[in-house]
Amino acid sequence: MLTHPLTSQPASEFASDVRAGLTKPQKELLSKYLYDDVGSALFEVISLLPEYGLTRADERVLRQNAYEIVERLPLPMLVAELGSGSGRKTRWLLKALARRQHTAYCPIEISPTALAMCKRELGDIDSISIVGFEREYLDGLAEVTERRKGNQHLLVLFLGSTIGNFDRPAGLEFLRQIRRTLCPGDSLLLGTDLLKPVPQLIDAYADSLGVTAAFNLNLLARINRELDADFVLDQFEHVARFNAQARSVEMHLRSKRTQSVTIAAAGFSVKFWAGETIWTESSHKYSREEVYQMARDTGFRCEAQWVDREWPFAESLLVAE
Ligand code: AVI
Repeated sequence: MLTHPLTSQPASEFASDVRAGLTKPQKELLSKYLYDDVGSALFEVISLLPEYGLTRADERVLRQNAYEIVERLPLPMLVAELGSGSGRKTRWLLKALARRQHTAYCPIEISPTALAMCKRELGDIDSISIVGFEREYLDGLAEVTERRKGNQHLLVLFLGSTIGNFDRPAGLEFLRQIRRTLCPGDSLLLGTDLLKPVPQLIDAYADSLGVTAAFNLNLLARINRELDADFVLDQFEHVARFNAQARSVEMHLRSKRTQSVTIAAAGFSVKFWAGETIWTESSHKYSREEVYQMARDTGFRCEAQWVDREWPFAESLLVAE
């Protein structure tokens, strides 16, 4: 609810997105803004938590199956990764690839800090040269495809179930956009977290140490820091809930009382009712069959799938038709 505008000119895209999100009937903030330096560091900690098995499962499947995955890829091959993060889990694939060919690896990251971390983490692998792109995913991918030489195939990595942070139609549209940048025979290795019992999912997003709560609340702290706002953090609480219809875990920030907050650099104030929430993220969960169907719907075929037994998580090799 917009209570009184202070200025009419938002200072930045962040400011205008915050304003647009907090003036919707269901208040929301885009999940991409969770990842400033503090948020990215907190996410690294989340990936170590006992309750959050997703990142470890992703890495385990890649570690255990790297050679088999790489055996299926046509050479020569150029590798691009959308959102490399620290790069830790990609190491296994790159090491397996390096045994077959000298490989150019192009991580695409909006965060310069993550890009630097990824270069540090993977810089020691022989026969791999790293060319980082500080870009939005699709812009970066378009640039990578321009570097493709002669008969080189492209392998795009989209790991960590980042696709789950899109709603289902947007996820499909994103896969279609990736497909448009590829040639027939190019590949996409897609990581998707699979459905599991709801209590296990809730624990993963509401851990006992409160790290995920801090990750979520940091978004308000970031708005305070960057947009001169006056959110009082302990007047909001982290909530994780399962949306059965959407098959997603939603993160919200719930206002503990009726209150007003001013976001000076975005030029507005906003009122919160006690119990009202800001929706900050959805993590969609999939079935194995759904991934096959998603591939068919977006111009790929799912050639193979590897699943972690400990924490159901699928790595699917999609080939562009
Ligand atoms: C990055 N992404 C796949 C994570 C997820 O599980 O949706 C982000 C996250 N949010 C809370 N915990 C982890």
